[in-house]
Amino acid sequence: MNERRVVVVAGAVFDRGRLLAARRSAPEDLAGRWELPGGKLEPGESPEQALVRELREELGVETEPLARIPGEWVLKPGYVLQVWTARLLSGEPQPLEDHDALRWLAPHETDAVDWLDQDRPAVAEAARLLRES
Ligand code: 9L3
Ligand code: MG
Repeated sequence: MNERRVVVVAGAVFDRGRLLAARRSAPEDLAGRWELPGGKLEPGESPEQALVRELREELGVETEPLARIPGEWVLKPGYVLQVWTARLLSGEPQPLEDHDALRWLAPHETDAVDWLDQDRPAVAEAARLLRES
């Protein structure tokens, strides 16, 4: 059972005191909702490696994972979401794949977008970290 579990990793990407939000363009039932960008682990990858790869593919940026946000959220049967904070190292994020808009949110703006339900607990913790930093 355990080996059939799919882990989706997402990044709470911080830069200059702001949090990156990405608007999904697919699938249809999620399009228009905002998420912490990321995707599925590939075989043999660590979660951190998967996160760096996904953010490179989807946004064209280099990032450094910082710390896991405690918790794990069920997306659908057999799929769980894990979230890491990450620091932008280089590049300006662009919606290259799977997104049609990006926003950098200041601490007071983190509730301003319609986050996917499953991302909300991690976003709340990321916003708390942002306000503390
Ligand atoms: N998902 C939920 N929250 C997120 C991410 C990155 C992904 N922050 C969900 C949406 C999809 C599934 O996980 O149903 C796989 O994500 P992707 O590979 O389509 O990004
Ligand atoms: Mg993705």
